[in-house]
Amino acid sequence: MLTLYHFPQSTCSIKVRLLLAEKKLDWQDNMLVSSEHHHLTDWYLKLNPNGVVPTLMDDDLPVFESTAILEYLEDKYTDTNFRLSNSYMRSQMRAFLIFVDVWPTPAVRTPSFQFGGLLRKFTAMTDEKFKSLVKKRPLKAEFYHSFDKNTGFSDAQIFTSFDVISRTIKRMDEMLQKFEGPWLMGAEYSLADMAVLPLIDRIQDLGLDGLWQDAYPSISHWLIRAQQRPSSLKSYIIGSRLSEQFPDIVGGAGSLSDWTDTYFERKLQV
Ligand SMILES: N[C@@H](CCC(=O)N[C@@H](CS)C(=O)NCC(=O)O)C(=O)O
Repeated sequence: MLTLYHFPQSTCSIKVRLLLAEKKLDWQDNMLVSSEHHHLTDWYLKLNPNGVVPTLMDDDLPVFESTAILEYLEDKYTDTNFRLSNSYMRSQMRAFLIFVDVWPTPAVRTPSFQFGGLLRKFTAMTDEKFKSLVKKRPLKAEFYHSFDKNTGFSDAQIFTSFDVISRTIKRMDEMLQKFEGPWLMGAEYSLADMAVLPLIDRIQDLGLDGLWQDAYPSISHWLIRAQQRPSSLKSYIIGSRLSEQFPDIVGGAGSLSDWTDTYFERKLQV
């Protein structure tokens, strides 16, 4: 029996939900509540020592790290294959999975926290409570120290995250051209698409899709195609998008065009 500990809005959880849906696997839903910090409780830290979601339980075996979970599901359930059969193509796909974990996954946290409702949660907390929760985080203390609890990230930090997201967009565009689409690795929808879709969808939902709208129509087309797959419709459960959780502050596609316009203006000046 497969069980998933996850949050609706967690991009790393959506990534795993996408593959579970593509592979048509049954799984038991074990939704944690991030605002109640279920992921930092002693019982959960025994399953996932990093204190983050997702964690997949295969009976009583915990599997964590979203990319490791994708590989585990592919190794174990072989009726369908989302890793490409050609060894070279598989190596290229894996290189992209590593890129996604190292660069855009952390970068997308910056605008998610700044514009996506999380800052409001921290502002409402006392300094003591915030500090004690940061201390409990086994993996992310430095990240939580990198912003001001009340004002969030500096403009420079936000624009640095846009640099990384732009680099990701460029790399995806190159893959779409090189492998001739319609998916990142060519004709087959693969783990590469599933790994990055939740991040690009998040950037769009925050209103920052201006980062690719004009220069990279290929990404807009890829995104629509990916969002319309039955697995996406199934995996984007209510609350997956921050515009659903915080409709008063997250405006959806195009709503932060002031930020993206300023970003491009500053780029022209340097
Ligand atoms: N590298 C990990 C990252 C997991 C991660 O950062 N999860 C976020 C949600 S997407 C989380 O649990 N955040 C809780 C927190 O920051 O306290 C993975 O891919 O599974």
